[in-house]
Amino acid sequence: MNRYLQLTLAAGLAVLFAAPVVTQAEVVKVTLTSKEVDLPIDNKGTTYKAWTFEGKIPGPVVRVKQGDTVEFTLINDKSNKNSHSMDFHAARADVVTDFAPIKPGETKQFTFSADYPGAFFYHCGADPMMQHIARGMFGLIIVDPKDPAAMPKPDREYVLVQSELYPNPEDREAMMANKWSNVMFNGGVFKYDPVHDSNATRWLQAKPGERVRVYFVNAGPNEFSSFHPIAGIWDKVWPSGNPANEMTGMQSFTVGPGDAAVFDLISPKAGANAIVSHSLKQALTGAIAVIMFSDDADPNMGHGEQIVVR
Ligand SMILES: [Cu+2]
Repeated sequence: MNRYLQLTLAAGLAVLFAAPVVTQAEVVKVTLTSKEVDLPIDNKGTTYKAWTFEGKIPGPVVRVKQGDTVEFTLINDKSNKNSHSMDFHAARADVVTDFAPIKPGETKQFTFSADYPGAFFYHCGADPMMQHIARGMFGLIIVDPKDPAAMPKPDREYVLVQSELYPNPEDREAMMANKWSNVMFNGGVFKYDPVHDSNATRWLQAKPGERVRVYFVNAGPNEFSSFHPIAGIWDKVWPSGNPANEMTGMQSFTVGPGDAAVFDLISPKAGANAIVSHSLKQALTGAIAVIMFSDDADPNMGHGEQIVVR
């Protein structure tokens, strides 16, 4: 090979490898089964007659890339007593057919293109929707941006889903009158707060200086959240998690019921922040998550399956 050709080839390869990495769109199959189960809703283990996706509150995190085609299958477990449905806020679909409920033992499918990047609520929309959400039928779908450089790379990621606890989920009148007893993160009262509940055994962990990304969903069904890290400042906030919506240096950001946003937090020092809904009746009844910053933070937390601390 002559010298000129060698140089041209080398320059061509350099351009090729320096070009932005844009991930390829894929077809992603997602299956979720609705399950009616008893679940603990506090650190003492008090159980609640929950309705769920896959037996968990929140349901599994669904994660796809912008541009992917999602082939979704909903299974309504045959041991259930109620109809259930799926409403993905990341989808553009037909509410009458795609989001329609199915009976116990039935299965349905619909397909959508994940066109907008971000963090989106998903929930059951079967009638009465307020009851299906209050009982726990919700979760998060993350649509990662096509361009991986669209947002700064996080060192850890956590998911927090806020919801209200209604003592008797059969009492629809009390629900309409907004008579909730507690507000929870990830389906537990003070689940991540050993300060207010000595039975709490879990909290979030990170190292000082790390960029911690919190995917926050407000499942409601009724209350607005004023999402704030006590003793910290949100470095960045992206409403709906879309990189085009970037905000900087925010103390709080309001996330309404049925909405989601992405929050980045960086602590310059060791210690703790308390992530709360600063609507204080919500915080003081359970919506507090402690994040501990220390150099010996568990390296597994905030990665893989542990972006939801179960
Ligand atoms: Cu349902």
